[in-house]
Parts: sequence; structure tokens; C-alpha cells
Amino acid sequence: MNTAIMESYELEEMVVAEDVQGALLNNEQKEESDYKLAVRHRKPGRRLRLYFCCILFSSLLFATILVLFSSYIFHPSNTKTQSKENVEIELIWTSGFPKLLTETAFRLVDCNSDGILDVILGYGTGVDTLADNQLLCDLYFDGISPCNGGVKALDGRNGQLLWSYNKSNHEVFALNCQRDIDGDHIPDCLTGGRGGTFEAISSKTGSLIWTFDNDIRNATMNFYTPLYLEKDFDNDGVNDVITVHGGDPIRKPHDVVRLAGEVLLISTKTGKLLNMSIVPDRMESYYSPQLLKRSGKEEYILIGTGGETHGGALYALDLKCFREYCATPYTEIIRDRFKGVMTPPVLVDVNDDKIEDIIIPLYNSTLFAFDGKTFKQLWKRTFLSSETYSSPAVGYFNDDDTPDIMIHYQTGPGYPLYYSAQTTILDGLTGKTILDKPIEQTIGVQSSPLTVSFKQRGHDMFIYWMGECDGIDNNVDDRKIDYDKNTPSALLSHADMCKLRYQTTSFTALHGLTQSMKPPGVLIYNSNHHVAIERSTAQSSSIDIKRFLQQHPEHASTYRSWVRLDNYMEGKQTEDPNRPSASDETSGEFALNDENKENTDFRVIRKRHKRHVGPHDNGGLQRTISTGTLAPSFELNSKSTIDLIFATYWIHSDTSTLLHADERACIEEGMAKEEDRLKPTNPIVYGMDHDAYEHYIEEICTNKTRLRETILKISPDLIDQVQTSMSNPFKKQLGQLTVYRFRLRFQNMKCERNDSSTCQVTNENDNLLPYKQQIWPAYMGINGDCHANNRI
Ligand SMILES: [Ca+2]
Ligand SMILES: [Ca+2]
Ligand SMILES: [Ca+2]
Ligand SMILES: [Ca+2]
Repeated sequence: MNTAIMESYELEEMVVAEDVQGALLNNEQKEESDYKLAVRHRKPGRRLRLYFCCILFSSLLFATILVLFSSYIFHPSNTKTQSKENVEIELIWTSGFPKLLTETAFRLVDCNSDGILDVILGYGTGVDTLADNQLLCDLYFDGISPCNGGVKALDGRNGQLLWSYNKSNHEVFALNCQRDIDGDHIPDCLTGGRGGTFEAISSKTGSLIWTFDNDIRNATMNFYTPLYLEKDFDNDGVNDVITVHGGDPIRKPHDVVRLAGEVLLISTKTGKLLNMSIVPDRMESYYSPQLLKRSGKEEYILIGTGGETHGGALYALDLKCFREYCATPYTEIIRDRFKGVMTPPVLVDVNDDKIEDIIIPLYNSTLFAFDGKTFKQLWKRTFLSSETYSSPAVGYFNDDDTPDIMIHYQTGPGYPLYYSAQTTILDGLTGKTILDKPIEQTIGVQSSPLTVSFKQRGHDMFIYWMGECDGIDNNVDDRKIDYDKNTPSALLSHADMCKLRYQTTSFTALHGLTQSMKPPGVLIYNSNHHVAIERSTAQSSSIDIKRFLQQHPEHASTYRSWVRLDNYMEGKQTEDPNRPSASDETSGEFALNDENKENTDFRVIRKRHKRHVGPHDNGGLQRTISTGTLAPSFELNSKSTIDLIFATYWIHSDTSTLLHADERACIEEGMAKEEDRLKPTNPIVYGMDHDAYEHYIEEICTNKTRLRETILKISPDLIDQVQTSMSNPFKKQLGQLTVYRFRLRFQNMKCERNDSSTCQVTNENDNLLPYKQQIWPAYMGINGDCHANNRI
């Protein structure tokens, strides 16, 4: 496609065949039947296997059923009710992947056609950089290159690896596995990820169907979750997709936005670009689009623009403008001057007119409900000084007929400077809170809640993550957020907030909450209980240098150079004569308040811009960004069980070996003042996002001249390598990704009044809805398109 015609957001006319909708029927039927779990035979658990490169730990734990909460009992307030709910939690399997991480949604496809939905997830690696990383691939990924990310399918039955696609350019963080693309009747996956990653992968084999590669693809911009349209634009028998190409990870602070978000119409079958549109405000976009239908003829694509530190808007793009000329293809629904629209919404009717409404959290403090029929605001709810990456979940929490909304937000001046986090539930009709008070958390998470839904309204259970500090009671009313502004280290973004603020350790926990439970509800998972499993493959990332060098003699001299440089920096050799004294003008002294000097330093050192593309490492702490998914329990004839599959990961932070102690101290001091970037009174750093600020601090604290001279003197062959990474690649420590499958069993209990010791399970609670009727069982909903799967 000729790029010259892709001007502004005027869309070229396209011819569309009207009679092509039938082509996918078979595939859709196939998807339906996948969800009907005709469980045939439950094979006995196979033995633990060691997988080449990827799985070191994949244990089958049918035998060791872990009942974490066999008799959780809650106390309904002010009632004499004697029946109570019980949730039994059973660990079905775990699967460990060294050196990997995930921020992706999980999608379910029966890849091996055994009647059990399998688990597909995107992943990244701990060595993903925009620059060449062949040495790291050789060291840690057996030479597979690129070694930045991909997609894996795990057998839903036991967590064992079915296939792995490891050739993605960069981390895969978005997945849509709704339709069959290669004609084998098994729905395939479209990916989205960092660094221009957008592919179609066969779900049966894990092989590549196509990768998006043409003039439009920008290798620094991301792709987000693709959206299936209900039309086949190029008449090849497969409905086509819209996806957003956007984000600018190497944008310098104060730069105008150069990489405006692009809305691309792509042929699903071939990956060819059919049409495109640039967002009208020409801001960056980090948004996964949705389709909103008012009627058969009125169809809109929702597109958000803006970022963490740039304003943006939510637009409705009239879908017919992809086929015919429109004077104004975009309708602006809401605009925020300061921060963007990045978080996927929930589309669900809350005003009972049978048209889905838009429940969307803006990154900047406010959750909006817009009428899908008019795009006018129905209600809004502002959480002062908060931000959120979490999509809401939807369910019938209270007893009326309007679905309710669970929302999670973090409070503080801006990412990652949060002092606390809250989770609460809003009445879908009014936006008013249903909970007496929000569920307080010390740290919070970036993942999104899910819902387990039941036949009767008012019984739905929200499942949500909490990020917490050990030994801190968040339910005490006067819990003080005792952040001391005079303690710079309290703001260290790389540090463990729990350690710094409370001298304690951190953990994450997953809870389920129904209307009749006392918050936080029933505990499903607590990271403190799973440390051994989550660290089980950690050793594998330390390499056998001797063996490696025998296999890769070409890296031997690089290795020797790093050893020499390490020894020198660690003082095992003589003092560096080039190292300036503290009074030296050229020293990289940190002086944020010295404005004159600052300005000059800034321009000089900004020339080299080394930004990582991976996620923030958070000091080697456990992360839970990925939102899991519910899955049909494969227990025979069970109406009271449903499964929950999710991942956690942790990664090491790189401890740079090329910095002197004073440089490290300077960086720590600089990072402790990160709040400055949020204050207009600090023009140098004001408006930077976290990454830009961190990079800026690293740059001004590091004496590049001294470093360069040292390297030229000690190990001159490393001079180019050090521009990419200042840490020794041979000493890299990588973390681990762990996938869990839990089974939730819902039961009814009877108790003597107010005496929990008398409670006994009376029967299974078979009011649980089957998986395919669950209202919000996965990130962005059951079909990954943000539409609530709402029962009428
Ligand atoms: Ca299967
Ligand atoms: Ca297929
Ligand atoms: Ca097509
Ligand atoms: Ca409505």
C-alpha cells in the first residue's frame, strides 16, 4: 500500500462485499463447541518433564491438593441467616518458566482438540532491548534470536507446554485468539507487543501464519489488542481486524509527540494493510480498540489517545468511514488535558436501553460512564490524585438489575509514586459506591479484576489482586500513610516500598468478594505461600561460563574484557587515574537545583538515549500485571466448580558494575526526588514520565567521559557494548514466570447462629453459571473485546 495516501485521518474509499458474512460460521460454531467441555477421559498425570529451554518446572499436583481455604467462613452483618457460603480452593497445577515474564491476557483455545481448553499467553524475556542482544541470546536462550518474546500454549489439563513460538521481535503483551485464520477450524491468535510486534500464530502448531511487516510498521511503536470487525473488507472469506499502532518509548521529555497513534485496518488472512487512519489529535496511543454498535448501521470504533504524561481523548470512529468519505470520521467523547486514555473499558448496558454503554477509567483519576446511544455522560466518579491501569470488572454485586463495577486505582502524584491503593465497587446505575469504604492496600497492583457469576443476581463474586506489606493492617481506620517527605529513600522507585516504609516485606494476594462477605473476602492465593514454587527455576539463569565459552569461543575475548573491567571497577586493580576528584568540574555531580549548570549538562548528555523497552523491574519484586482468566473446570459433571488461571513473575534488577559508589548514590538521590518531575516549578524535569526521568538521572549521575576513558584503557573492545548496557552480560540474573491453575468449589453451609465452629457443608452450590455464560471471566471480557457477556 502506498504510504503517500495515508494523510491525516481522511480514509480512502473501500469496496466491501456484502455477502461474505457466512464464511466464518463454521469457525464460530467450532469456538462455541470448544467451550462445551465434553470431558472424555482424565488421563493419569504424566511425569514431570524437563523442557528444552523453557519449562524446567512443570509439576502435576493433582495428588497434592492444596486446600488453602477449606473452611472459609464469613459473618454476614446484622442478619440471623444461618446459611453461609463456602469456597474451597484447590491447586490443580503450576508451570514455571525461567527467564520469562508476562503482562498479557490469557486466552483459551483447545489447541490439541482433546475437549479441554488450553491456555495461550504472550511473554517477554528479561533481556529484551531495542538494541542488538545476540550475546544475551547466546548466553541465556541457547542462541535463539531474537530472544525477546513470543507466545506459549499450555495444556489446560496439566500445564505442560504444547508449543512455543519464540520468534517475536519483542515482548508480546496483547492477544486475540477468536478466529480461525489458517483454515484448520481451530481459532488462531493475533499478537500485539512492543517494538512493532504484530503476528498471526496458529493455535494448533504454534507456527507463524504471518507477521506484519511493511512501510507502516514502526519498530519502536507498539501494537495493542486487535479487534475483529464483523466484516470481510478484502473479500477473502475471513473477517478483518482493526488494531492500534502507537506509543513512543524513545520520546524525549518535552518533545512534541512525534509518533501519532495509527488506527490500522488489517486483512486477517494475510496481515496486509488495507487502510489506516491517524488519530485526530495526533497524540500517541496505547489503546486496544472496541466496536460499539447502536444498530446494524451505526457502528463505531472506540479509540483512546494520550499517555502517562500527555493528555488525550476518547474517540468514536465511525466505521463506515473506512468505506466512504466522511467529513468528520471521529467524534470526541471525552478529553483530558493532562493524561491519556489508555485503559480498556467495560461495554455494558447500565441504563436499560439495550444499548451498551461505555464504562471507562481515564488514567487521570476519573471513571466515566457514557451512554452508548448518545456518548453523553451518565455518571462519573473521581478518585483524587489517583491513576489506574486496571480495567474495571462487571457483575451483579448488589440485588438490583443493573450490573455493578469493580475498580482499582492507585493514589499518589504519579507512576510509580503511589502511597496507597484502593479497590471498590460502584453501583452501575448511579456510580455511587456500594462498599462502605474502599478496600485499602499499601501498594496495589496494575492488574485488573475478574468476576465469577451466578444464576441469581446479587451473588456474583469479584476476584481481585491486592499488593500489600506484611504486618500492616489496612482495615484499621486510622491507618496513617506515614510517608515522610524528608526521607528521600522512601521514594526510590526501584526499591521495595514495604521495606522502606514499614521495614517489612511485600506480598500479593488474590481475593474473591461477594455481597455477603466481609471485605476483603475469601483468600484464593497469597504469594507468601508460594515462594518456593515461584523461585524454583531461578538457578537456571546462572550460566556455566566454562562450558559456554567452549561452545562459543567467539565470545571468549568479550568475556575476558568484562572480567578485566569488573576487576578494575571493583578496585581489584589500581585506582583509576582518570577518575576526577569530587571538586572536579566535570564530575557527574547531581545538582538538580543548580539550574544554570543543569541546562547545559542536560543538552549534552541527552544525545545518547538508551531506554529499555521492557517492563519496570521493580527491584526484583514479584509482579502481577497480567490478569488471569476463568476456565471451565474439567471435573466431570461438576456444576459447582470453575477454574482460575493466572501468572505471576519476578525479575532481578540489574546491578550495574560500571558505576562508582558515588554515582550510585547520586542516582539514588536523584530517584528519591522523582516527585520533581510532577511539579511545574522544575522546568528541566517537569513532564517527564518515569522512564525518561530515570534515564535522565542516570545520565547526569554518570561521568561518561571518565567511563569512556576507563573502558578505552582497560577493555577497549567493549566501548560499543557499554553504550547499550553498562552491566556485565555474563552476570545477568533473570527471574521466573509461574502459571497457576486453581479450582474454586462453591458450597453452601449451615451454621448454628454466630458459631462458626458449627458450620457444615450441606451441599454444592450449583447456581454457578457455566464458563461460556460468565459475564466477565477474562481481561477485556470473554472474547477479549471488552463486551460484557451479560445475561438477560
Ligand atoms: Ca486441549
Ligand atoms: Ca487455526
Ligand atoms: Ca478479510
Ligand atoms: Ca445503555
